[in-house]
Amino acid sequence: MNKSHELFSKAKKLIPGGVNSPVRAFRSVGGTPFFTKKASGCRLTTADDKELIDYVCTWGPAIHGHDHPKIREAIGDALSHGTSFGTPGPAEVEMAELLVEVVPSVEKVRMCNSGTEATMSAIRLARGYTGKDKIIKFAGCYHGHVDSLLVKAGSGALTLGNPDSAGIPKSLAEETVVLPFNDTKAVEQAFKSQPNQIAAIIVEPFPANCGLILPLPGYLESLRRICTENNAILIFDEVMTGFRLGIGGVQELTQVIPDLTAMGKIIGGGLPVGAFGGKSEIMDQLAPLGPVYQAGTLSGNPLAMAAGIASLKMLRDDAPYKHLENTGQQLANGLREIAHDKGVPLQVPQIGSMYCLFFSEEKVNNYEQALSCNHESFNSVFHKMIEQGVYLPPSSYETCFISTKHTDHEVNHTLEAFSHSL
Ligand code: KE4
Repeated sequence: MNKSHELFSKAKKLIPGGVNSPVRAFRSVGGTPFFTKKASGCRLTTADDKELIDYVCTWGPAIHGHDHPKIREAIGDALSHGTSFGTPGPAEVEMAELLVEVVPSVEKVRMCNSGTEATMSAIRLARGYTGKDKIIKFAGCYHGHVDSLLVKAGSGALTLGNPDSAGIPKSLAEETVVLPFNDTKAVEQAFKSQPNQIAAIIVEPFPANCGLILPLPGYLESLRRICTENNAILIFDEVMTGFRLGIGGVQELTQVIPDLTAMGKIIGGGLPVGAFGGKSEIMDQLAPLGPVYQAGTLSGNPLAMAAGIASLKMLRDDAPYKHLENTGQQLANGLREIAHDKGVPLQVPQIGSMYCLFFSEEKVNNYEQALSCNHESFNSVFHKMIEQGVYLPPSSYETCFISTKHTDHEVNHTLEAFSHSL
């Protein structure tokens, strides 16, 4: 038995499913998950010393690749002053200044420890600010494991076939209105039928947790208009897209400015960080100023701030987005060409350093269409690619990420492996 198998059988006796986050268990693609013992650049090294080109990038944070010297150095410097103070610290001010500078919607920001905390806090704040209870989300979007939002959720929930988690009281789930993405009429109808009850819309502006689905022209603008018309809060969940598609995220790309933004992943540089921010008038409703409570022992942790600040400054100063877009296009075009030449129906939506593989004749514009893709084809390709040293996300409901460390060499190897996997 190899080391990953050994570790997994031990882990399963101690940790539910042997993993600390469900999607890592390979349940939808089958087989035994490999264990990683180290990561550097765009590669992981497994417990069995197999090197894999990594298109998961620890689910987004590793946009500079793994173990980037500037991030390692920043953590090391911070470490020499201690690990956690439980008081305000200078690094939190520097992080807040950076986020206010680069994210268009953010006038004030609060740090927390995960994307889930960020979205959970943002919807509580929206409810507290508006005095309304209902929240609109979209089928297939995933906003972390927040009780109110684990309704028709994507990512691991969808992967495991339980998009509506057990343990969520019916009374709470009823406050969540789930609509199809890319359907403006459905949103207008929801506000019309529930006047003055809807506190907020929360949306992944480019949904990436049921594969990658891009908004139809004008759709995000319509969400902005409808929220404004109905005194509802528009929340962009940019935990995934933030800082990845441009330093200011989708809101900078599209100039559709939400009232609140949830952030995470990249701003932790690989350490646990989340944040939510927006208009001062709304943010000032948070304790200790206002009546909406939110807190966290390790929020603004100095090590995590150091890693996140280093990551953000490299993005702000080096602006690697053209390079990431070029690599993304090179990969996506190559994958489409290979599938076409082999007569395999494949859609490869791509934007910047994000892309996914939908084995489908049709373009995928929403959750229902994502569900009807050929998942067996994806699973077969997933395993054949791993055998050839390429690690795609272990679910056809996830999105692939490219880092600044993926070069032509890795792209060519990936396309070669894909061609041998069909
Ligand atoms: P975390 O609580 O996992 O830091 O963030 C939750 C979250 C919120 N919003 C969006 C748009 C997200 O994509 C996520 C988390 N993403 C998944 C991957 N699709 C994390 C992987 C996992 O659950 O292990």
